Amino acid sequence: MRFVLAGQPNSGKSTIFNAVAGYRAATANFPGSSVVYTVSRALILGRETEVVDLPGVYSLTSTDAAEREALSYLLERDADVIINVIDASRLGRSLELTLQLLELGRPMVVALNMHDEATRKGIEIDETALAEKLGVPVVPTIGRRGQGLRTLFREAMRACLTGLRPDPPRYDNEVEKAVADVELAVREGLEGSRVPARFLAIKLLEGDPGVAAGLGTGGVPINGRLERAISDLEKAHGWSSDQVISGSRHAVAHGIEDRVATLGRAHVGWREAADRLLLHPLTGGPLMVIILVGFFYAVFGLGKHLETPLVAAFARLAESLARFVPPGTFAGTVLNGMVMGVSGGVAIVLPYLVPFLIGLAVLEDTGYLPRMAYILDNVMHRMGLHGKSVVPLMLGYGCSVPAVMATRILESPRDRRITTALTVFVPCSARTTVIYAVVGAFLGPLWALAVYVLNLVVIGVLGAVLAGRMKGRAPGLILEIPDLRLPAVGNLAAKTWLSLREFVVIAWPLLIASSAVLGVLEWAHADRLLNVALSPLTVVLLGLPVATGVTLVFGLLRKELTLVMLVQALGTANIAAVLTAAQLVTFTVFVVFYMPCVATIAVMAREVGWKDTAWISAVTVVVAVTLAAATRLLFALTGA
Ligand SMILES: Nc1nc2c(ncn2[C@@H]2O[C@H](COP(=O)(O)OP(=O)(O)O)[C@@H](O)[C@H]2O)c(=O)[nH]1
Ligand SMILES: [Mg+2]
Repeated sequence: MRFVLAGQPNSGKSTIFNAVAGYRAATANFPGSSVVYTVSRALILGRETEVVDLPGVYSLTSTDAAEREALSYLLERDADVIINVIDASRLGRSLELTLQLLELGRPMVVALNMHDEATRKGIEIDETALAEKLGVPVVPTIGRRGQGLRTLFREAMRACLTGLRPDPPRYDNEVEKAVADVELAVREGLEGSRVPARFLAIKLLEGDPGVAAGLGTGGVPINGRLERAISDLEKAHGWSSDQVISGSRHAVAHGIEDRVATLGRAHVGWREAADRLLLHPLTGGPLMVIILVGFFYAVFGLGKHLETPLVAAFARLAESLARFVPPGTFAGTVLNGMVMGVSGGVAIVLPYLVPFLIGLAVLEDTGYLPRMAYILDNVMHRMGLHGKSVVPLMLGYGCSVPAVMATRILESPRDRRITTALTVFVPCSARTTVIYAVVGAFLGPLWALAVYVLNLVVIGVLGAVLAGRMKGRAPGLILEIPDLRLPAVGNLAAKTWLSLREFVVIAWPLLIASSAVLGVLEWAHADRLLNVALSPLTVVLLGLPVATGVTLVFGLLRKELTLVMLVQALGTANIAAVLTAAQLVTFTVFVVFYMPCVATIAVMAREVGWKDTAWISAVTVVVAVTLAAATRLLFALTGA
């Protein structure tokens, strides 16, 4: 089945095309011409289809290269249904092309796109009346927000299956008489051809040389008839025949507009005004960066203010407990480990996690997340993924656990697997703390930025590689963007608690228990064993102090523990006094990439299974070792 999108330039064809296009939309040249069109497989209502995005044209003549190619495509290739995308805010002008497309006599539906623009201008269109006048289904759409697209493609599928051909539009009496004359003459020669006689007759009357030459007239000697018809037409109107026909078409198009559209008061709500900026190709990207940077600063500012007093309070608690249960004893060590587990959750994770989750709930509740997905859709498509993948990836900056769970929004198992793998590579708030506290604090913010850029590059490359390796069916999903709205406090609280519960119930008990177990290992001096066992990696390969070994093991439990343990293992909070710049960056790069934490592994195994969890974890280790070793080498070579 082939759906062909046709319409005037800037009516939103490509936007609608991209909403349903599969992973690899191919751009092709029309044979022997520089005009390009785009084709993609798409899954529409569960059926594999081909969708074609034709170049934008104002009419169907053969004097313009794009129009000629679009026309010959429509005539010669089997377009099972034409989806005519029109700009609702410029209805009359758009309908002139619609009328010409109707002359082709193919199953057709009209996407009354830019519906938001029309509303903004105060234009109200009676779709039912318009559909009646045109004789084809009319579906109001807002392409940019995916609205109406499901209905549009459902109608297109129906038109395709019923194969119902619309009646061509009727023009004024003289034109109709001339058309009928010529049609009669060409009909015989067109037998077996896809070209409707009426269409060819109109083209001949318009004196379109290319059409006459390109389509042929079937060798029927019509010249006498055609010339007579043309001269009759010109005599009756006093203009050239092509002017008469285009004038007639213009009158019909604008006549329809007058009858179905009413102009009310233009009105711009704050939602539409905000959307114009948020979704605009030029302002959308920069605004997204500003919103995200502002978001992260807000979370960090708040987190820092909460973390400092909480960490101090837990230190005091540990001290007073030590008075009752002496440290160094078995009981004291276990207790200390458990307190560390509790405090790791309360003092280090929650201060960042809670503001982050609230912030994220705000982004979600206002409807900004799907807007981000829209803005990044192109990038994701180029990577071979759907824009929807952006949502879990974004959540990954908070915590990999909810991020992995968020991949549930992706219908395709292939997309879920790839996105889960990528999500694990996104530095969560814990790893972000390490980036800031180790590289940022001691070497400067630009170094922290460099680590982020490196991370983005790795995610991009990995995504492209995985998408290339994992073949899958076209996604066939449409991202519908809801109206912008103010967040409701009740919703925010519910959403935050829902995500928080996952941490409190799954991750935290694990953290407490594991801390206690590691406390015991320390008590038995097993930490030295761990350090020695890991020294081929830490010392030999990465050039780090031997004491860093155990910090990496702690990091498997919670990534923020690498930081806490590093300070403890080195015996000073001023880690730059002990570690060189090369070691600071190497350590951070390794921590950012290696192994998901235990909680993430548990959730991943539940969501995508152990097999995927195993290879994804293996890839993180390979990437971490490679990049950290490369970092060390780079520092050695440049002598920095
Ligand atoms: N306001 C609004 N803008 C839209 C809508 N659909 C597409 N656009 C925007 O219109 C512009 C042109 O769209 P595009 O798909 O490139 O049009 P094409 O030339 O027909 O392929 C782009 O900036 C789109 O984001 C819509 O329904 N409403
Ligand atoms: Mg386009």
